[in-house]
Amino acid sequence: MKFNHQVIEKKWQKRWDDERVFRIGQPKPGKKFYILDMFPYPSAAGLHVGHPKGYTATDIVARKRRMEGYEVLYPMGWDAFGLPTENFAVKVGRNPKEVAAENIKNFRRQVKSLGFSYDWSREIDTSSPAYYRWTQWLFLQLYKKGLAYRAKANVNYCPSCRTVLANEQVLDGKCERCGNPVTLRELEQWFFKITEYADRLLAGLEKIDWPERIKSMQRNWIGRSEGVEVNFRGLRKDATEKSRGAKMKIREGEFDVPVFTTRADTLLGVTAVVLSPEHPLVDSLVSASERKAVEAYRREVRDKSELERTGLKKEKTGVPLGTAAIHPLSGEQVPVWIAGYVLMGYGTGAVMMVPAHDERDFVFAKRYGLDMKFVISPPHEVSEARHEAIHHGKKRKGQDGAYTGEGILVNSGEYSGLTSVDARQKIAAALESAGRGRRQVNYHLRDWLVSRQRYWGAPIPIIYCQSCGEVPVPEKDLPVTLPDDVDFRPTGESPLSSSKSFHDVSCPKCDKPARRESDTMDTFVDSSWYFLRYTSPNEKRRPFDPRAASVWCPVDLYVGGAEHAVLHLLYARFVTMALHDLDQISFEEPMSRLRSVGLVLGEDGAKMSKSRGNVVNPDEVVEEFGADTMRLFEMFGGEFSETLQWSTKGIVGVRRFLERVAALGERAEESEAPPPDLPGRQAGAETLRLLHQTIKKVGDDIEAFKFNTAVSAMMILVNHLSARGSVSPDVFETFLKLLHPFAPHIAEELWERLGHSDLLAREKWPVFDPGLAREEQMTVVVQINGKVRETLRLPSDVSEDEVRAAALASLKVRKWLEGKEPKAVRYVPGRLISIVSG
Ligand code: ANZ
Ligand code: ZN
Repeated sequence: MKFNHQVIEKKWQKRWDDERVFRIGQPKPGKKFYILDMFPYPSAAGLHVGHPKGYTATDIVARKRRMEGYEVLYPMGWDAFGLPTENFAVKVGRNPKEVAAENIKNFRRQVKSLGFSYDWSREIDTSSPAYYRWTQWLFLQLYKKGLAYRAKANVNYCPSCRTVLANEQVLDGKCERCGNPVTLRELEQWFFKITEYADRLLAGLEKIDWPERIKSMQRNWIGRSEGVEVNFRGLRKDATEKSRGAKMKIREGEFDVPVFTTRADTLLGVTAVVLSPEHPLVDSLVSASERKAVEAYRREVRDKSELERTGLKKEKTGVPLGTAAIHPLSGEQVPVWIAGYVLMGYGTGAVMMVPAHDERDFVFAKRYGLDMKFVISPPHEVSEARHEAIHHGKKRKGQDGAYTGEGILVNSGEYSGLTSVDARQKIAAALESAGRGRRQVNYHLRDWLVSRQRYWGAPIPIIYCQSCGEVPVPEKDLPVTLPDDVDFRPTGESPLSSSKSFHDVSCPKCDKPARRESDTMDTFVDSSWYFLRYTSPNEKRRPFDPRAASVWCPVDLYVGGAEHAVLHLLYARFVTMALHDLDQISFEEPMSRLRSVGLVLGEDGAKMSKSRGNVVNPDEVVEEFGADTMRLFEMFGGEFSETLQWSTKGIVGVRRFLERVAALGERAEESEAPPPDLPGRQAGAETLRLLHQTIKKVGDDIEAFKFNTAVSAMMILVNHLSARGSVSPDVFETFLKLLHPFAPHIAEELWERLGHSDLLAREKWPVFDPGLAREEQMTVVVQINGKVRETLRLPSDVSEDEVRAAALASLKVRKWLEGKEPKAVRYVPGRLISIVSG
């Protein structure tokens, strides 16, 4: 073994710590850099080898920035509240507080063992009262602004975690935490009004450097949709029943049934109006004869999830109300139904049914034998294919359902013949001028449900008083601390309600007996503002020092998993905008630049899991191969944003590279005397050239997050140096500066062995000299009519005219030109001359 990683890694970690190398001072103007990892929730399983992949990348950038003269804010902390910790604590029958403390201790040890340059004096823990006091403060600020409110709504409920969930926490109909199917329940809950920021959340995406994939996920999630609200007129049940068949008088405005559509052009294809089963108008519209069936159906859908109700492949069921609605343009009567696939939470909670042109409506109408009216004629090719499918039985995918595309209107009176795009505008205008509709923009984004019926979270700072109603806890009374005298096991009732000491309080306004809100906040509230706390983590009187926040924020570079695209990353943006509007901060976007880290998979290419037995324990890797090897392996193994497959062979290879570096270091130590063929300690020109090319490459690659090619470039340099008889200490020292951000322990060690007593971490980043990096000779290819006919070796500093002249003077070229003048000569600098001959 060329170096004992167990000794040197501890040694340098201690020295960095003792000398407080990574504590920050006041940055000079333009020289601040805030770089942040998505902080982990400290699980009982300990650190996953996937964590250090992101952390190594940020550490590399952080160390490089310091060497470039920046003050770098690079903190770490713990997202310690939340279901995983609590579920684990419940399972093992212990207090989540104790479990979390242990997990944090273990995580801290593991993270520290990898030598990241975090400023540990800024560590935060979201489950500590010193932190969650300010999460509660945030709640109160939003409350004061009307951005936090309590309301009864149909919400997602996880029967296994026994708590409600936000929409963002339901993935494919399943609970984000435990994977069990989620149901809908009507409950009174606390919400944050994120929908008020829908447009700004969309607009802000244009100003930030985030991966396109994440931006488009946010756009889709926000789901801006332009359409028309059309008023149908519902006929009251008794009126309908009395005058069956006869023309009827409708009382103006009394029974408007607004529906939301993005396809007003299909209005004359409407054959029914369908309400959500939860729609408040159902009670006044249902006819006496259908009431029973309607009640039964409403019970049936009550516990179904949104996915079950609306999924394209799911059954579409419903029942008629025995009532009619009047078409706003044709005046015809269409039946009114309720159906599970119409949701109360979107648009108006009602739709106009167009079976010929909407998939779900098609399935529904077929099932119940409802009318279909074909009003959009597809463009020619499409209609041929459909014709064949329908009349010649040649079923093709998608040809035997609704036609959902654009086309030309038919069977639509005065609108027939218009394109659907045109008709959409004309019909919207006609509805507006008739007072039967208005243009409307809807968003799929729902308000953020933040209350949880769980113990392990920040208590919601609200008190309910018999006479004063809902009363916010005065800020001076914060934090509302979590009580210990509770049964932690989730029952669906909030565990906090079982604590008398917590629950029974006096009203802050009138002093009469009152009770505390017993729900806690979603952990995503904790993490929606943590990056602000890091700027002044020890503030006692306020959540953060506004001056520190304005010096350091926004975060210049944020790194974490893409799975947070519409969770944490959306919430943090919303909270930042809200705090901006509350005059707490001066910026609206929390993170200027974001990079996503790809997963680390097991050696078998599958996601690491206990049951597969492919979990790699970082402690063992650090012990056997060292932190530097692990860091370098995770950077070298492929594109940063792609998945990385664990490979023992790869680890061994990287370790061997570091051993060669150590061996080279020994040779550099020995070669204090100048090599015989060189003046002074100067290295050969070729070595210097490669060194400067490497300086450039490694620097650029770090900025572009191409860590794998940066490592290869260093490997090429090391190969080159190893092949020489002697190694110039100057060259090797410069190389160590490049290596340092990637493998800091060994780099410091070799630096010291070369006779330095100061830390490498405090050195300057090497300056790239383009003059030294330039190749002296370049190869220019000569093409004639697109075919390569000659290659020229030329000094790299010749002018364009000289290159052209050299090309035309070449014997081979003259032969191919057969004495004719070339028609055109194009030069691609340093690479190619392209000649078009006559
Ligand atoms: C008639 C129609 C005809 C529709 C047609 C589509 C195609 P986005 O783009 O997501 O906004 N819709 C409206 N509110 C709904 C609700 N609460 N529950 C379920 N479906 C609802 O989708 C808007 C379309 O989704 C609307 O346009 C409506 O169906 C349906 F050929 O109206 B459409
Ligand atoms: Zn769950």
